[in-house]
This record gives sequence, C-alpha cells and structure tokens, in this order.
Amino acid sequence: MKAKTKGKVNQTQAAIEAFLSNETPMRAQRRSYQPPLCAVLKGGAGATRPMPGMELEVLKAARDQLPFVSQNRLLEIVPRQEKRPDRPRRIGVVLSGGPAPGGHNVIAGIFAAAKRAHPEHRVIGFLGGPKSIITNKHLEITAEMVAHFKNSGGFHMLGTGRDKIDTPEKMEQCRQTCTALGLSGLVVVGGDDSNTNAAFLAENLRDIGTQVIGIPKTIDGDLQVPGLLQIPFGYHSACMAFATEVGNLNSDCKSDRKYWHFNRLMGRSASHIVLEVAFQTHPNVILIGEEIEEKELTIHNVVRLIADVVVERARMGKDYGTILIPEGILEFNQEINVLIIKISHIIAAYNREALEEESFHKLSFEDQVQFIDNNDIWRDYDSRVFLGLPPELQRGLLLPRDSHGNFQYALVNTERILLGMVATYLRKQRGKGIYKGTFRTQNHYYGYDGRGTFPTNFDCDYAYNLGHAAFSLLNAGATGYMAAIKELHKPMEDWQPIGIPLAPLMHLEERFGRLELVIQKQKVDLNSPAFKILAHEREKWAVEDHYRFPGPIQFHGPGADDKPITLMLNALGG
Ligand code: FBP
Repeated sequence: MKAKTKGKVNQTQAAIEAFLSNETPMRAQRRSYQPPLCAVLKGGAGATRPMPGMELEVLKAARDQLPFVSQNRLLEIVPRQEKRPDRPRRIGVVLSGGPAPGGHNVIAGIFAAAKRAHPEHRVIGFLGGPKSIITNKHLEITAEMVAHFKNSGGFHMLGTGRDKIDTPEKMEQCRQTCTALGLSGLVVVGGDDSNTNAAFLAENLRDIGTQVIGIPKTIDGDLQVPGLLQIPFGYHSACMAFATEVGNLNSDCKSDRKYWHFNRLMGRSASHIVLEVAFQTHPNVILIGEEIEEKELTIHNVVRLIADVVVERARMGKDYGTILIPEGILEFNQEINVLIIKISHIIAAYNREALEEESFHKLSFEDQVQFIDNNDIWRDYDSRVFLGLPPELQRGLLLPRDSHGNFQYALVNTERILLGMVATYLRKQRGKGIYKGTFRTQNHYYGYDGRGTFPTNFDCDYAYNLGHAAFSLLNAGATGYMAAIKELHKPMEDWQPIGIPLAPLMHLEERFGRLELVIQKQKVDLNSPAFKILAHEREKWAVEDHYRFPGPIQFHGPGADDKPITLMLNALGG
C-alpha cells in the first residue's frame, strides 16, 4: 500500500475508534473540575469539639442496643491549631444502598484528606456494598482511580448493595475482615438503613479499634436532621435530572396540546423529590404524600383531585398537562398503608417458617391471597378494601419486600394505576355531561436514570466536603457518627462540618413483622416554608400554563452553582 493511502486508512481507523470510544467529551471535561473546600476543611483535617446548643435525645432501645455509641455528643469540626504527627492508617469505604450522584466524590474527599494527612495512609474500597465487608472483597483505591471517577455519576467505582449486617455471625465476619485488613476506620456511604448498619458496626468494631462514620446519601432526600442536616447528597442532582425530563414534557404537551403526562418520581415514601421537581417545573398537578396522609384522602379522593384539574382545564380547551406523583404515595393512603403493613407482617411470618425455595413468593397469586385471607390479623374490611383495588395494585401490594423489610414502591406502577382510575372516573363524568374533553395520556417513571446522572456542582462539592469531614472525624478518634455539613444554603466558605451522633437518630420501626431499631426517615414537613409556598402557588399552576423549563444540568455559566430550591426557600424561613 502506498504511504499516502496507508496514512488515509490510519486516519479513518482513528476516526472510527474515536466515535466508538466510551470516553465522552463531557466526562473528560468533568474530571477536570476540582471541588473546593469550605474554610474549616481547607487547612487539612480538622479537630473536633462538643457543639453547644442542642441536646439530642436517645431512645431507651438505642441506649440498650448501642450502649457505647449512644453516649456520643454532637461534635463540630474546627480548624486544627497545630499539626499532629500521624501514623499511617488504613481506612475502608463502602457504598451502600441505591446509587446517588456524588458518591465518587465522597471517596475522592476521603482519599485526598487521608493522603494529605499522611502520604502512607491507605484507602480500601469494599466491592458491591456491605456484603463485601462480610466476605472481605476489596481493592485498594489509587490516585488514578480517584482521578478517573471524580465528578462522575453512579457508584460503579466500587459497586453497591443493600445487605443488612443483622446477625451475630455476619457481624463476626465483619470484625474478622476489619482485623485482617487492619482498618482503623470505616466509612459507610448510605441512606437510613445503611447508617443503621454504620451505628451497629461502630458499636461492635470498637474493641478491635475500627472507628465507623456514616455519610448521608440518598436521592430520596429523607435523611435529614432538623437544624443539623438539611439534605443528603445526591438529592439535588437526581431532582435536576427528573426536572429536565418533566420540563421537556411541559414543553412538548404545551406544543401539541394532546397529552396528559402522568409522571411517577422516585423517592420511596417521602415526597421531597416531587416537591423540588415541582418548584423546578411548575406542573399542573402535584401530589404530596404527606399532605394526602394529613387530609386522610383515600386513593379514590386522589383520583378525584386529579380528575377535577383535568375537567377544569378541559373547560378552558386545555386537554393536556403534567402531573407529578411520588412513588411512595401508597404509604400515605391510610387504607392502603394498613394493607401494606399487614401483608408485610404476614409474609414475614410465613417466610420465617418456610425454606428458601418455599418462600411466600413461590405461591401462586391466588394462594397468596387465600393465605392472607386466612390470617388472624386480616379483617373482612381489609378484604373489601383489597378487592376494591385495581388488579395491578393488588399484585403490587404482594411483591417481595427488600432486604431491610421495606415495601418496594419502585416496583409498583402507581402512575399507570392512577391513570387508569382517573380514566374510569372521567368516563362517568362524561356520562353525566360534566366532562367534555379528550383524555389522551402518557405515563412515565423517573428514578433509576436520576440516580445515575452526573452530579451537579453542588453535589460534587457537598460530597467532596463530606469525605473530608468524615476523615476529620476519624482522625479525631470519633466513631458512631454521621459526618454532615451545616449551613448548606450559605456560600461554601461558610459551610460548617459537624459530626451527628447516630444513636439519637434512631427509632423503632416494623420490619419483617418485628419492631427494629433503625434511623428515622424525615418526611416532607407540611409546616415548612417550602411546602407553604407550594400550597400557595399550585392553584395558579393547575390552570395556567406557568411551566418552567430548567433544561439539562448546567456545569458552567448562570445556574451552574444553583442549589435545591426547597433548601433555599426553607432557609429563607417565613
Ligand atoms: P436509598 O434509600 O438506598 O438511597 O435508595 C433509594 C431508592 O432509589 C428509592 O428512591 C427507590 O424506591 C429504591 O431506592 C429502589 O430500590 P432498588 O434499587 O432496590 O430498586
């Protein structure tokens, strides 16, 4: 082949390879972003001191089950006055539960803080979630790995899982792993259930010298501590990813004026995500589970509430709109929640007696219903409510619970079920001459996509600072704490890293038919400024097309450093 032709072939091949590469310009560009540190953490690992002004109460059950860590008091992290010489340490980190954008930056933060404190400190990553602490599956985190994953979404640097460390045998295996690895510290990045794991690990690893610190992570936004922790990391990015989609649907439906879009948004039981996405997009109908509970609305009332807006808009010639539905809406419906609790209890009791291959979910649907029907806690009234529900919802209520005993809202197509019920109701309204519109619909579920999105600058910075705060706590000898940052609504310079004791955050909750000590989820506060503002604005948004189009997440220019609107509104007070 002539040199010139050969050169051309090579060029073409290089072009093809560039098109097929899994490296995108966006990802490459995001790697170059260096999250800044708040003033307290800028100078290196901080010291800790008791934080005055707030007494946190600890439940008796927590004092009994966590006698050591329940004595922890609130800590604030302050700049260290003098640098202490340090011995090399090994610190483990595990990503736990559902992915949340920013997880890789927590690791980057721990790594940077550790290496800065002592170049021979080593960071060990557990692979695939908490079960890898039990089975000792790990790798050593390197500077190259950190550089590669920094500011990227997902948890795939290490992988994640939902295993619960809930038996003495599993705990013993964790002790063996930490001893074998010589871990002086372990950071658990997770939501309420993962931080529950962290509290029990802290209690049980104390005598082998492994300190444990939790990190508040969850897109759901429900890991909050009033006055101390405004939101977990990951919430903002996921909300912005969902808001991009809903904003686009606003734009589409206003253009072709043809469809009602039913959007279910992730978030498990609490409606924090719907609240934020509502502020970002101004949809026509916004369902907030906590409000439905307070007003004691049945599912049929909720259907009516949606249908009333559809009818009203149809009168104005607007046969289109967007609706936001929290995925956990069922929990806030008293009648349905009672069914969920009773069925969870019955399934747990059945599975305790059964072998793995004979578990409740191996039964046919008819046999499952029959078994439930025969149980003592199941009343005739429960059967009437259950049989009055659409078949898809009946089947949804019987789905397997997760490893922590939680009902898996993500698996129930609530938006489709509600859509069907609204359509049936509107047919009746049409028969009565009340509704004259055309009800064409599309249904959507946004959840897993938002968990894997690129983190916003806010989440990049927040998670990176949390990683540094966790290292400061470990360095200062703390265990049984959650690293947190106060004053997130203020400029980053003024962020205040703290250590929140895990024990006071715990309450008793029914899991697998038993009362268990777990970290309490925080629902949307109906007295919060953000909710009150929403309640005031939404009537206008229902009828007018007051749509807001946030567009894709911005990393540069105006909007790049935005924070969650709910965070900012709540900080304004009122
Ligand atoms: P975390 O609480 O672990 O952060 O996970 C939250 C979540 O994303 C919920 O919003 C959702 O209901 C659930 O996980 C889905 O779980 P899974 O990944 O097991 O399907």
